[in-house]
Amino acid sequence: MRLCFQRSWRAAGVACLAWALAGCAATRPTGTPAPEHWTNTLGMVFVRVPAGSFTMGGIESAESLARDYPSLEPARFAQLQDEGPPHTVHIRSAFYLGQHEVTVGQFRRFLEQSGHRPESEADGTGGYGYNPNYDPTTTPRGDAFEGRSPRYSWRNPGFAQTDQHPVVNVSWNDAQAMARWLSATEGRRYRLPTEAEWEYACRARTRSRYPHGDDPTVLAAHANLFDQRAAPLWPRWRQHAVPGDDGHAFTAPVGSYPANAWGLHDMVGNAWEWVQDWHDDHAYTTADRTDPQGPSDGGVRVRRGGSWHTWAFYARCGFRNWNSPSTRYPLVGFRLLLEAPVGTPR
Ligand SMILES: [Ca+2]
Ligand SMILES: [Ca+2]
Repeated sequence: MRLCFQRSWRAAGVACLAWALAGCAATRPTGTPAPEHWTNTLGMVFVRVPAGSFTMGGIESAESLARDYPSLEPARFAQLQDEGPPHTVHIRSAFYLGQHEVTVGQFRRFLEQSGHRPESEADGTGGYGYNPNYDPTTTPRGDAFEGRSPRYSWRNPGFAQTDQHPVVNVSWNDAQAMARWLSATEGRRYRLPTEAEWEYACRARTRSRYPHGDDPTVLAAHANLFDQRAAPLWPRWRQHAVPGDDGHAFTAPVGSYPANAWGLHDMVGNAWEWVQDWHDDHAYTTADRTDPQGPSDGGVRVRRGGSWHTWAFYARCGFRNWNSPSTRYPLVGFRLLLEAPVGTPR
């Protein structure tokens, strides 16, 4: 294994790409604040997240939510029971978390090298996509996107993406397949983060709604959400768009917005991120307080963090949403976790 020492962690990431086939741990000189990172065989950069404890979940008063999210009807503030009670969670081991969501280019390389067929293609039903001529009001479900249709998949969510955009229209099962393949190929342990690990990493020692603070009105500077650029495409939801133009009506290239305190980008917005856990409304009542793994069974898997199409209220670090593990949708992607230590293949 080669260690690379760089003044800039960004520079370290670039340098490590050149060594990607061998795998490379990048370490900052002692005493500097930037995190360690690792670049894997697909060019995915992982950031070392330290062990520690944090307060997971918590339910704010309806009054403070009504004050700060005035476009929402009050009934929505009574639908957050699954975010409580707040409880201390201990993460006993440091881990490496993807600095970014998995990109289209990384997912393509995984498919090319593994032979895996994404669920949307393997079952022949496709995914969902944006079509400017599609009218949700004419459909039974009133869904915001057209589908399922074989014309949509990770290759085509109905809007333009480059290899640097987060892959979407990928299922929880697809994420599992990529983690399994990387683990077998590299001799390391890749997986989705648990729900607790994800929220711990999103908060990065903050206790606010978002990594930048509590104020939803400045989110356009921090995350790719449903903003004034996207609102004209869905005029009936215009009132829910964050103020300002974040520059992207659809997905943005990963890392386009500031990182959180631990160097992780797009934990809020861009693509929802599958996590490992089953969802249960009462999970926090009975969950282990040390390295919780979530319910032992269930019907739907949790996704976190909101997306390019998500309103500010639903992009809070503590908000929980879910879908069946075979769901594929143009708002949902994932980021992978690499277990530490990374230096010794096993
Ligand atoms: Ca946006
Ligand atoms: Ca995200």
